Amino acid sequence: MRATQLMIKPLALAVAMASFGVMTAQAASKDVDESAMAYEGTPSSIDAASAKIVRTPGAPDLTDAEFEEAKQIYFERCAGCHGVLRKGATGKPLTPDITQERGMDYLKAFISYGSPAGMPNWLTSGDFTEEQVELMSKYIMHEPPQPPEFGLEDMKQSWEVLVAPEDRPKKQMNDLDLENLFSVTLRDAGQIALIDGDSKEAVKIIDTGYAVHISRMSASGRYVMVIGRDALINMIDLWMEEPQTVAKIKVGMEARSVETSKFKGWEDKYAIAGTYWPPQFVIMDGETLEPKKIVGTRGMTVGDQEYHPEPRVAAIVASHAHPEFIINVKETGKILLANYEDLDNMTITSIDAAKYLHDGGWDASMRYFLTAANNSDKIAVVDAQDRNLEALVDVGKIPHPGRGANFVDPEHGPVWATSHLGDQTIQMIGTDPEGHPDNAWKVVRSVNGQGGGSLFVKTHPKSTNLWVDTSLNPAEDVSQSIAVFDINNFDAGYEVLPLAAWADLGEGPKRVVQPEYNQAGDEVWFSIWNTQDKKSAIVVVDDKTRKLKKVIKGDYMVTPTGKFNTYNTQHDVY
Ligand code: DHE
Repeated sequence: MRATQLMIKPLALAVAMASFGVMTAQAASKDVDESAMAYEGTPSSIDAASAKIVRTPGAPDLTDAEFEEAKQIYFERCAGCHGVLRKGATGKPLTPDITQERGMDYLKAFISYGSPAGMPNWLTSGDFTEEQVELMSKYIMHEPPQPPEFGLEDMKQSWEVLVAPEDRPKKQMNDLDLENLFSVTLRDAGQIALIDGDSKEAVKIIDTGYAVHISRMSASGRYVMVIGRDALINMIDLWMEEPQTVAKIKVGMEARSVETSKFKGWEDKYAIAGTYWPPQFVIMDGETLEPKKIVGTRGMTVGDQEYHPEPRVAAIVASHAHPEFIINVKETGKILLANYEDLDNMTITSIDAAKYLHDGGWDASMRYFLTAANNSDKIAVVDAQDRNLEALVDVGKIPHPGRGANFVDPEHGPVWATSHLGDQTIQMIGTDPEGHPDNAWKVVRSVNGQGGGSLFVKTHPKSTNLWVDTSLNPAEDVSQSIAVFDINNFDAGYEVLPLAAWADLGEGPKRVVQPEYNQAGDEVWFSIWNTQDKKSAIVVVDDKTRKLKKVIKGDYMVTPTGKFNTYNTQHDVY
């Protein structure tokens, strides 16, 4: 709840501006920066009280109570962009060597009025009082308080096996269609809903961590792994009479990614989760989630080769070419290929890509992993077979592909597509170095969609549609609708479907987010993501006719964001 409110608030000004009609180029770019800021700037789930106070020479005095208040504000409002240790991410670094040199007047002005680069105007927006601006200016002149580490013992203390592997069924004990179930994130309820793809009925609601982020399937398709922002993983067994959590573990204080081993012979053997805090990943037993091996990600950045104390772990995929996990380390810009064959003598190939790695997915052959280095405006391509960097492709502003979209372009052959948070383009990158060598790892086509603020694109091997959301665009009619292109006729432009209006939910921001196909590839599901106190829904669209098929509503449907079709997620179909 808190997170959603905060996220939507900085957009209010932009929404108001957009409602006057045509935006100037300058206004458009500010809106885009605000979208990006609102996206990254959600509160950290780290308990501020756990971070140790450090009083620093040269910084103005603060009482213990003032420190506590400032820590709380910092973790809720500032850490998402500037980092827990203030070393800088989307926002600028705010370490005492920099802040003390800038001085109080500069810092107060910066916090009060913001900057064109996306820093919010905390005072003039009414979010901070004059006293809070003063407090935060003093606070950031001190060394950043560091939250505690989270090692094997901490993980083990939180680890619970609710149903031991030997007590689990040997075959599926229910009649659910396990190939066409959707695990739907109910973000602010801290739950997921398992929704049947045919009847569209919720078959089970399961409690999970706080602000659930993603679900991933085990290689066998039996287990759903769900990770919350608070780094709690729920392992749900779909074979039980009623699907339920059979194991859970907290792997840190803040996290976004979970995956399981998929290489032939290693199916369901291991699970992995990456954390934002502490900066590390952990490999766990795939049947019980017992933590086995923790690897820290602190180290040198690519390019300028400076030490970074807090490189967060972003997307993780399981290699199909080797017994390896492929791990994006955001701030250092390194992609790690962690081999799980021998955890005691572990080989990790470290690939220098580009800073601010975020999300990504496979090309259709599943040899190449394409991933966004979002604030570097690049897509990095990893050859999972040869274990090296295949290419770094320049794309638009702040690429945000989700897992991307694979299709065969009528002129350019196989491509993978990304949209952008920071501009209106959707760009297609050639992915077939054998058949179309001249196009490989180049942007072969760029089309304009409805605008910036896009989070996800999606198609399906059986479809000729490419769906592009614009969830964080400040213009209401844009964030509440979806654009759909015919992949055989990009020149025709796109059709806009007003999905939020179709859902008929009443008031609220109602952002359309994350297209997801069913197993057959003939219908697409979209979340209509409203605030927690308002009605949300999932809208199902017939892929061929682009007509409304069903609106899924109900009291349980609280803040749906991601939806993960069991078959497509298990088999990396997108
Ligand atoms: Fe996400 C995927 C991180 C905000 C919905 N998100 C991811 C992944 C990462 C990430 C690293 C890739 C995981 C993987 O593949 O292993 N997301 C972050 C953030 O750090 C960020 C910017 C801010 C935050 O504080 O969380 C953020 N994400 C959001 C949202 O605001 C969204 C729209 C709603 C929410 O839940 O908070 C959101 N993120 C999603 C979804 C996916 C995702 C639905 C999975 C997409 C897929 O198709 O795989």
